[in-house]
Amino acid sequence: MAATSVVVLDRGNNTTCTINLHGATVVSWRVNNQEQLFVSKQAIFDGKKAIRGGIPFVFPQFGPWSFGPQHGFGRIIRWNIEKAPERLASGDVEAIFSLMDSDFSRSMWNFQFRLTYRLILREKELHFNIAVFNPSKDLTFSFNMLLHTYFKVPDVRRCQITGLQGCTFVDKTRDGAVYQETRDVVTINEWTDRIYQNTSQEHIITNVVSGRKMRIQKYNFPDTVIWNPWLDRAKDMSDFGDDEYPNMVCVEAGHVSSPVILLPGTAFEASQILQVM
Ligand code: TA6
Repeated sequence: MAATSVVVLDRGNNTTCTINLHGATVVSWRVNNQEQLFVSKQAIFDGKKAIRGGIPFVFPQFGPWSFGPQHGFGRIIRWNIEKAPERLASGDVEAIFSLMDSDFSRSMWNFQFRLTYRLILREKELHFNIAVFNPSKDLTFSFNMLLHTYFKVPDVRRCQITGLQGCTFVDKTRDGAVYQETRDVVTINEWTDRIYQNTSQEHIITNVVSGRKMRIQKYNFPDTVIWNPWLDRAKDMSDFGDDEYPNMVCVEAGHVSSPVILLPGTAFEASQILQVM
């Protein structure tokens, strides 16, 4: 019997959250039966490739990595169920996933680590609480971490994203040149791939599913990546439909502009709250 690979949090009223243990990737978040996340119709679920959509877990590296795959191994490794879904007194549903070093991870990144990833499904919110622990007695390690969230939208050209004004950003569509955001809301009408630094703790994305707003609150994730591949790069991805780019926007909370430096015996915690408004 194949071990389970998918965990479902069911809060009732067709509000659910589905996690694939491959990368602890949240692959669905339905609020009153409305899907909030984008997963490509061409996503590959072979237990090897990162799932194209949902919320891939980027760790210990954001971007290209000389020791292993782009965006690190967190999103392409099988996580453990630390705590199966449990209904809390509040009516919310909680589950905890965990990852620790292995021969596979140490072959790329020779450090011991413990990662716990707690998800809480509330009526119209999804809470993420993450802890990274360094169990070593003498080794310090540094890492990036980012939740690579693909939001489902009717038409990305109608979305506005707040919380970026005045922020410095690295523009990966312009050879990594650095600019400052002057707009109070960011819109997307072309290939967009930007690492905004020291952004607001809160972003609002307008015109998500059902014309609603999505509120993102983040703690200890100082940066925000905004990505849409647009047509040409959509065509370059075999696990992404050529016609899918208008229906998604990535707004990614992360600690990527500078690494987290974790001393022996200490832990780093970060969290995110997504709320349908
Ligand atoms: O988060 C934006 C980004 O870094 C883009 O540069 C693009 O590479 C995207 O991630 C997807 O990366 P992937 O390795 O999943 O194809």
